Amino acid sequence: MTRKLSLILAAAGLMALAACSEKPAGDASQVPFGSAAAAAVTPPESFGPPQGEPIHAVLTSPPHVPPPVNRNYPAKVIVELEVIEKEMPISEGVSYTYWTFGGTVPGSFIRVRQGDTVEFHLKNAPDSKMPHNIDLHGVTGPGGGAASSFTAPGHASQFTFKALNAGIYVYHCATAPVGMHIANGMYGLILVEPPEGLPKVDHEYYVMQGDFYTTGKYREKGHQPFDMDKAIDEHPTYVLFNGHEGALTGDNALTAKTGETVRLFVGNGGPNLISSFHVIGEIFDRVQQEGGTHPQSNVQTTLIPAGGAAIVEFHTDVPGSYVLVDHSIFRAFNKGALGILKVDGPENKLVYSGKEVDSVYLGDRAEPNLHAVSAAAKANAAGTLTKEDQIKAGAQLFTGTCSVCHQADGKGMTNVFPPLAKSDYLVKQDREHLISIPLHGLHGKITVNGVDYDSVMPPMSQLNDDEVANILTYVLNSWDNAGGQVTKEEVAKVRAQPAPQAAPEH
Ligand code: HEC
Ligand SMILES: [Cu+2]
Repeated sequence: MTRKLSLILAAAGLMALAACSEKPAGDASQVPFGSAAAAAVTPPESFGPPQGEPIHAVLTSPPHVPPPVNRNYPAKVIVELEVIEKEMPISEGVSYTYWTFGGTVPGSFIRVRQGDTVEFHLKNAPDSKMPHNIDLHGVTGPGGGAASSFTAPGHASQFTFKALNAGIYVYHCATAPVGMHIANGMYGLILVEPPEGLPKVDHEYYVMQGDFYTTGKYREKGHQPFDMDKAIDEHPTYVLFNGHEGALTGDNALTAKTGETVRLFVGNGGPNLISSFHVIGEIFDRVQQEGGTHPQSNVQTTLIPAGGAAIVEFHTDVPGSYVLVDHSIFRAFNKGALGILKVDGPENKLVYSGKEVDSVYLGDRAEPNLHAVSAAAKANAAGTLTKEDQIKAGAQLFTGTCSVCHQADGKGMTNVFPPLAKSDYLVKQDREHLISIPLHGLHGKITVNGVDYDSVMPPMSQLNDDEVANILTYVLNSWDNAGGQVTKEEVAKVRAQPAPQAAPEH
């Protein structure tokens, strides 16, 4: 940089400073929201005292968002939130003890207006085992309300704050061990609307990501306790939108019509992961990154920090299923971070030609259709599992796990994926080797029905013993195969043995 240029820049900087200091304090209230000055300084006095009758805030459970506040004056708003500890399914056939704000994960959505005086009541249900509190990131004050709201089971606390800054804010429990309270689902969003409100849209939805740590593996059946070691190591078992698998898929999918505008309030409770939030097949027309004031346009993927949130908006043009994911993509397809926005309406061939492929793309994940799987797991536990139960459960699991390669009809793809339907290779294998294929994978040259394959099948290590038994039983009894039954005990035996050596030719 030349000496002259740096002098000019320094002078410009001084002028800017002078301009700032000349501005009288309190002037910020006259500046429309969204300008740099308003975002920088908003003295508490400028909002004035609360007006009118106190208002009881409407709270909603996810994915719903309370209606716009629709007020042109600051009010006293009373928020009543109850902490409830309860067992709920985290996945089909898997239960988890959640700690919740309002009975849901994420907790109830709170919506107020900038300048409102919020009287906050936190109740902790009598049957809770833990004390809890709340730290709202939209609060200016020590701990965001945490110390003032510490509440033992069967008690209620109250504190009041003025919502000074507009934006979308995370709230969470901050009782020690904080990480555990958050990991158990204690987070949610509070929207502080700017005085003029948000632009009108056709749909507003509430989506919040969180990472979960269970002692069992992903989708391992039964009740799963929290695993502190996994949480400390930041190795989540589940990464989820709205607290459980299937919260936003199948019948629970978000909906819109073509030609509409959609606004998502997307939070990330963490406790550990940051989210690369993306909607497959959409471009965000507008994003308030990190929940901040100045929007960014034309964004593909927005980064949402743990304990942060964003407002994303887009316009729907083409019908179909749009998939919400954390684009750290193993989290979406192997840990649950997946949701659907179903857009109905006429095709728009000018924008997109058609042909939907989401059934292949998503496998069983687009529908919460694992009922047969959990029924089989229950029967298994009760010792009443029949071959028919196994086949039904195996059929569901095959769809989500094996059919991507071997195809739903078991015919595979010539020279790429060998057929399982009437496979002469399959018939020739001894049971132990057959069971070891899903457990340990398979590679090296094999010949199936006269066609050579020299490829790699990865181990399906996410499957537990009864799932492997059910899938193989399904395979043996489908597509005119020879029949038979594989038990989970047999699978456990093979799993305990060392993995087979690589084929000799490698
Ligand atoms: C990612 C693709 C992929 C997935 C998923 C997959 N396989 Fe395979 N599978 C293969 C490939 C490739 C081979 C051939 C490997 C070789 O060349 O050695 C194979 C071979 C096999 C074979 C032996 C060959 C035959 O046709 O009889 C069996 C049995 C089998 N797979 C069963 C399964 C089952 C059951 C599942 C689901 C739990 C599954 N596979 C999932 C790719 C896959
Ligand atoms: Cu708590």
